[in-house]
Amino acid sequence: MEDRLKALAEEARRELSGAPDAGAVETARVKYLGKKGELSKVLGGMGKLSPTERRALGEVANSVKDEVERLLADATGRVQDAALEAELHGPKLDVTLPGRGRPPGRRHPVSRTLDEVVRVFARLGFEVATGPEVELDFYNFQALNFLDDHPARDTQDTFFVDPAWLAKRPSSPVLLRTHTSPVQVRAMLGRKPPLRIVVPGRVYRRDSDITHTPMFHQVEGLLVDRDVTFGELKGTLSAFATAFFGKGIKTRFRPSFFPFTEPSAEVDITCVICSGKGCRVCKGSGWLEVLGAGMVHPNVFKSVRYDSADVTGFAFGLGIERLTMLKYAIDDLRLMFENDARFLEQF
Ligand code: 2NL
Repeated sequence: MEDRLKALAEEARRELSGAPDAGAVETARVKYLGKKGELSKVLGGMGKLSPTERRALGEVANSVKDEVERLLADATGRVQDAALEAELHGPKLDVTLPGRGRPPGRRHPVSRTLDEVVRVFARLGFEVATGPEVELDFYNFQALNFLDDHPARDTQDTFFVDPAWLAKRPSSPVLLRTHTSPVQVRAMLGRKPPLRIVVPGRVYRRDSDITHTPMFHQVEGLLVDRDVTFGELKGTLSAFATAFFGKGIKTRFRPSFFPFTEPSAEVDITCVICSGKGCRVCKGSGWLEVLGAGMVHPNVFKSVRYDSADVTGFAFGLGIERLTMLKYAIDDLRLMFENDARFLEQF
């Protein structure tokens, strides 16, 4: 048995000195030291020996095992060195090839217009106010002088929220706001004049066709102070038109009607497509309607307990999708909502 062990050591020496790679070293480890390896096979026959013989053979077996382990470690080091050497002298890895880039994301044109409009009014001293999109009828209609039978309250135009979804019984019907004006009502109820705010946000109307979407964006403004006049409203909105569309743009105020303003006006600007000459977009008139505005109705002030004898105010509202389409000459509202990357990446 001792001869068999010595022969094993000799065989391992020969095999490992010629091992070409890590795989061959591992195969040799299993062959000699594995559970069913050569060394185990020899030691399996030790039961028949006397204690003295067993002790002597054990010593030889241990020294053979130690030697094979050392041979394995040496061979591992050698094949690893060889692999590294081969890599160093083999074909070079070109680490200068640029990676595949990720195209940058872009802001949606509606978000850009919203920000730009707000920035213009911020320069004119307006602060930004925001509020809930799910509103009470009181803030959205009642406080704004909408008579109880006003057509805009109709289920035709307003999304109402089913009271079954609400945790507690509301003090007036719950709806999706149809304009951002309820935020101005809340501001007036919470603060004393003077007040100068712009309110950007989403609004909802039961309307869906080629020129209307059930959700769109608005910016409204409200200024309340002593002795505010219609002249200041005209000056403010003309300054906005120039800042937003450029120096050559003129404004025109036409009488109109809103429940919450008196007098009320619709505001046109020079057609940005044809510069006023008349085209398809302005239907030959040379003008485009972009804003609604007016002096705050005394009944609105009454709702928020402002005294019309002390203060007056003006308010205005504009639709952001329409403004965006005019600014970038986009002819189809649906493009604003499809989020087609080929459209969005042009901004
Ligand atoms: C439009 C018209 C407008 C207002 C909004 C307003 C708000 C309060 C009081 C009085 Cl709290 N008025 N907002 C006034 C006039 C017109 O918007 O055509 N928007 C797209």
